[in-house]
Amino acid sequence: MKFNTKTIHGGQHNVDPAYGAVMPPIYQTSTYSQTTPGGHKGYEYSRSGNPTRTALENAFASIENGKFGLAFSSGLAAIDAVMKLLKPGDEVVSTNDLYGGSYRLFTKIYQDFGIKFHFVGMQDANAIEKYINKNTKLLWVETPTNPMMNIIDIKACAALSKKHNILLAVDNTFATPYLQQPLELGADIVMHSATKYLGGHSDVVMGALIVKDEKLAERLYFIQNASGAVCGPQDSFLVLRGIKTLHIRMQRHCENGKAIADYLSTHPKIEKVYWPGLPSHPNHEIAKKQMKDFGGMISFTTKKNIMAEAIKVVEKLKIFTLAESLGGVESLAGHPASMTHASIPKEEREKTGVIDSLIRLSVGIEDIEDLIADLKQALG
Ligand code: P1T
Repeated sequence: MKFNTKTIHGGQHNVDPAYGAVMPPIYQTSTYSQTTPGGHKGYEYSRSGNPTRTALENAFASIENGKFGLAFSSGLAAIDAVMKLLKPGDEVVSTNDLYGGSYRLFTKIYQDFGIKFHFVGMQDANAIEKYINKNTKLLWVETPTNPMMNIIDIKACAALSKKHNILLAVDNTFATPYLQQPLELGADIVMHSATKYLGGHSDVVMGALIVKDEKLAERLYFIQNASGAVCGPQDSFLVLRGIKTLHIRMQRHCENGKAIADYLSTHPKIEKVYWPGLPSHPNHEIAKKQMKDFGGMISFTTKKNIMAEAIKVVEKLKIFTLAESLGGVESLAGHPASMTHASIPKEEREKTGVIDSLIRLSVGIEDIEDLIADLKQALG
C-alpha cells in the first residue's frame, strides 16, 4: 500500500466485526466482561487496551512503516515513556534546539533521576560522536527542530547509533510521515506529538510512539500500561479521523509554507527566515535528501531585535491566531521566547537562535492570498 492509501486504510481492516461500521466505533468503556477470570475477548481494562485505541495504534504503525504503534495522553507522555527505558547513570545525546517542554522534562525531571543529557547542535553530524561514551543509551533527535527549523541527517545518526549500539529516537512531529519516515532511515523509535499534524484540527492532545522491533515494543507497552498515560477512546477516534486527510493537508501546508517563506524573505522589515525549503537554509541539501517537501513551519526574526517589535507583529495578526501549538488546519503564530520555549533559560535558548525577535508560524491551509495579506498588514 502506498502512503496516501495507508492514511485512510492502513491497519484498519475489520475494525468493527460486529456490524461492519466503516469507522471504528468509540468504545467508551473502562472495562470488559469476562466469562471466567481471564476469559475475555482480548480486552480486560481500558488502560491496558481499548479497541478504538488499537485501531489508532495500528494506523500509527502503518503510516510510519513500523510494526507497532502506541498512543499516549500527550506528546510529552510519549517522550516520558521513552525516557523510562533508561536507568540512573545512563546518558542521552539530544538535539540542542528542541521543544521547550522536552527540554524541561529532560533537565527538570530525568536529570534528577540520575540521567545525564548532552545538548548538541546535531545539524553537524560529526559533532555528535564525541559525546558518546559507554554510558550513552539514547540519541534524541528532533528534525526539523522546534523552533529554529534545523535539519538533522537521520541516516548519519542511525549509522552512529548502530556503531555504538544505542537507540535512536526521532521526534517526527514537525515533518510527519508524509515528509519523512525515520524508521526507513534507520531510527529505532519514532515519536509524535499527535496533537499537531496527525490530529490536524487543534482539538485533541495526544502522543505516539512507533517501532519495528518486537522486544522494544513489548517494553514500551509494559511502560504504557504500568505508568498509565493513555489516551481515551474519543480522542483516539478524532486522531484516526485526522490521519485520513494527513496527505492532502500536508500538501497544502507545504505549498502555503513555500509561498510565505518566499514572501517573508524579500520583506524589508525581516532579518532572517528559517524554512528548510529555502536554498539559503544551511541544511537545505540534507532536507532535500531526506524530506519529500519542506512543511508548513516557518520561523523568522524582525530587523529590530527587541521583544516589543515581535510582540507588536503577532498581536496585529488577524487570520493567524496568536497561540501555542501547531499543525492544525488554521494558521497560528507564536513567540517562542515567551511562549513555547520560555522554560529554557535565556542564555541557553539564545545560543541556538531563539532570540527575543523570533516569531514562529504554523502555516495553515487557508487561501494563501489571505495569509499573505494578513502578514503584510501586521508587518505594516
Ligand atoms: O504538547 P504535547 O502533545 O505534549 O507534545 C509535546 C511536543 C513534543 N515535540 C514537539 C516537537 C512539540 O512541538 C511538542 C509540543 N509543542 C508545542 C505545544 C508547541 O507549540 O511547540
